[in-house]
Amino acid sequence: MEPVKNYINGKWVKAKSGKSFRSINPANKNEVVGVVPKSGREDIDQAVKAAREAYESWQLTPAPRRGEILFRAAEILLRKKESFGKLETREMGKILSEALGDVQEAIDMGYYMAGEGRRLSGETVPSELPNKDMKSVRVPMGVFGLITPWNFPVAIPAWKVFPALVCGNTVVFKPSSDTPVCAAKFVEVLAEAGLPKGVLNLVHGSGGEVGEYLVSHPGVDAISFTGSFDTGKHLEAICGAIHRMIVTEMGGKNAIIVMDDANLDLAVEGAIWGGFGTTGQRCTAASRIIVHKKAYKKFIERFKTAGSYLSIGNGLQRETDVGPVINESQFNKVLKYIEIGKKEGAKLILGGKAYRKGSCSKGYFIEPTIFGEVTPEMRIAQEEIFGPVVSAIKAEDLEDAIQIVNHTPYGLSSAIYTQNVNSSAIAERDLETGIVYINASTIGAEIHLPFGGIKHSGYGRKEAGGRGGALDTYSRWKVIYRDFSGQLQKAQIDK
Ligand code: UN1
Repeated sequence: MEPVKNYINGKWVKAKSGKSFRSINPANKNEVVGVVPKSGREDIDQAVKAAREAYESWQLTPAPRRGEILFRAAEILLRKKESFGKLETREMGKILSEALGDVQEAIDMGYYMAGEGRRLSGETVPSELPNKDMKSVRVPMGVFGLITPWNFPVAIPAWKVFPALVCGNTVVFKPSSDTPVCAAKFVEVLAEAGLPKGVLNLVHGSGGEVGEYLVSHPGVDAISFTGSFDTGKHLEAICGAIHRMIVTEMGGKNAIIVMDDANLDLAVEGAIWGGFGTTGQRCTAASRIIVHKKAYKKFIERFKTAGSYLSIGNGLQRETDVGPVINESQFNKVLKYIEIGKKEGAKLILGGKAYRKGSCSKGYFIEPTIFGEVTPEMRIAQEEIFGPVVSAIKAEDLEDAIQIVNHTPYGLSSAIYTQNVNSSAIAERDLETGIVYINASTIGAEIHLPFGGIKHSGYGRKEAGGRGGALDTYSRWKVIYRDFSGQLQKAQIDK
């Protein structure tokens, strides 16, 4: 068991209240992974104060120097990859190979953002006037409040913390209370890499108590949040009222279209990993499979067979394909949705129950569940479940399939399996999601392109990499005009 602390102004400290909460292994409720400070407003106040003070010199630290610290952090993460992966599996349940992938994503983001420290480029363009030059430069936003979810407990903090720092912001980081130990270890890495005190501060606690307070804190300049739609929308409203920039990455009801000309081996594999990978707990998870009516019967048979081979268990065991869901409330929510699906008249094809075999009775395990004959209006086809539950929907043709995909409040990721180049081009154009995959599942976005969705999936700029993602989120443009003509303004304006 790990004793975990807050990290404020370069020091590991307890919550002012002295209270704590426990982080539990979802594969074994009896295993306490960490005892964590239950912070309050006064801890946030201190963290914001430290971040404000540190901002003065961090913003003036040359970006290549800031980048060097991130490079060192990536090197340390690489060295500790195995232990990070194991900790992640223990704390949030995803299988070890996926946990290692999550850590790798953080490493990649570290190297990538370290390099950006030597670019952070703006534009220089010619002026309309002879003796004048002009340029745009990236400048930091100030103190960033970062709120991260539990499903990618190292990668998503890395998506946010690394670009925020390289752009010259200082940070108050509030991780999910389901994965505080991973967050603390991640911050430890940055401290070890030589980050000056106050530049990155970590405060643990619940969203209601400390998250919301951080978002509305007068000492904070901008917010980046990843989590549920309901929470994100609430935080957007707070920020709207106080004129504060917020970026939100929220849910998804992502879909895979399987056309009648699809390579079914690929499509079934995509549906399995998109639907049940990370136990369906990705915002990019493929929770709807929309199958052309001519391929429907064959696809369902093969999807069911492949799903029935998945092995459920503790993610540290090599043979496990599907780990537990994160906690009791998610466990109950997913089981409730399975009941809703049955009541709505969907046909249960696979799974449908909690899984309690052997030691799995100690954790929050649910069988990979497939519903067939789902109609687009059903709640299981509209609402985000965030668990191992997939709905199969029959479509008449490509146009109908695209309409079904677009007909939800969300718009994060979508995919199409087809061998017809025209169908893929139409899908690419008409699917209303931030990310579209062709002959690949809805998951697996890479860090050097922008990540994010539209409609209820996201608000504001995009996350992760690419110039239009991370850098545009964590910096703003300042535009400089310099007149070296020495002439009166009037003569210039008249040209
Ligand atoms: C998320 O679930 O919040 O594209 C992020 C993917 C991962 C990121 C998922 N690289 O599935």
